[in-house]
Amino acid sequence: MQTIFSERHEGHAGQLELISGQLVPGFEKPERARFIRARIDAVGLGPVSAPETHSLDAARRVHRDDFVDFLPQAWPMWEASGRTNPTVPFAFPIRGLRADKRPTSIDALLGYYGFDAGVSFVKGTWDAVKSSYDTALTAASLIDGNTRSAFALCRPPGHHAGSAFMGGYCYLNNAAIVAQRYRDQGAARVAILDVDYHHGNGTQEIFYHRGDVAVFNLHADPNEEYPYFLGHADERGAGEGEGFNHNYPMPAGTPFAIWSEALDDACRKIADYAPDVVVVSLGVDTFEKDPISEFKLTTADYPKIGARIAQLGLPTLFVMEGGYAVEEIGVNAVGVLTGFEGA
Ligand code: SS9
Ligand code: ZN
Repeated sequence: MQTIFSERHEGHAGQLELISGQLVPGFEKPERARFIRARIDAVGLGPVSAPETHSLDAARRVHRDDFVDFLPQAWPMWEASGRTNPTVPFAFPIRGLRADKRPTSIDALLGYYGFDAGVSFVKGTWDAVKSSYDTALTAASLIDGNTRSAFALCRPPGHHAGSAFMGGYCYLNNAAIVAQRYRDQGAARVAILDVDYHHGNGTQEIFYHRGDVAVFNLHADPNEEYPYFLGHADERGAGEGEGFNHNYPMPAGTPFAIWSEALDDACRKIADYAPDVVVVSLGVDTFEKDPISEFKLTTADYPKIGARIAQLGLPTLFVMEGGYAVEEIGVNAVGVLTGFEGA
């Protein structure tokens, strides 16, 4: 399997996040991608190449223009206001406040577009976000009649980013962008299968009213786990999208024996949907040793995930999302890919 990867993710480093009432170094750090990159070579997964540069047109197909325009401006605005430390959003236009008025101050804009304190900007953030976007689009273009799979080693991840919001380490929604790209290039139906531990609230929001991109999410119960405010089983899509959003919330402590039943159910529904292509939001924070997660998948389980997805017999693009146990993240992420190839 061919991988697309950019070293430019490295500039997104030293960012901060709020956890347990403390501002701490971000869990979403460069080592994550380095470990995955190294594992690709260690197992000989296949060639790794750099992405091509793309305009932001594909991003504008799923994200609002003002949001796309804001992202490259965030750091320059912050610097222009005399600060060089990492940004952290802190004020948000929740119910009762004005979300229809776009403020002018950078401090306000960070919270206007961010739904949590997990989207910190440093100097290299936009360049990394753009490289992650380019990585997803370039990997997407590899899939054709002859090539049935590819891996977009994206960093930062994307599935928490919605049409006009960022959050949870995510700025542009790479999986949603490539799904839309496939539609624009002629695919009749696209399925997104999100196996990250956290609910892909951004992906759900983007496609909630559409039947041409079906979204399947396996994740921790939002009653007890981030992102908290979306991801319940009764969210089934609306309007044209009614019945095309599928959530599988599961409790803390869920082992593979239970998790894989949800995967089976999602895969059966994907087969019924008969998409032209499957986009997998590949998070491996379901791992038992993940520092911020509570599922109990083991390293031996990840190749089985890949094998089950391969059974669909559909063109499949893997897009990297979360996973924070840096020592094992490469083994587990690449394990899914080798499991897919071996099936
Ligand atoms: C953990 C706080 C979680 C955001 C996690 C985003 C994961 C993206 N107590 N903060 S895959
Ligand atoms: Zn996650």
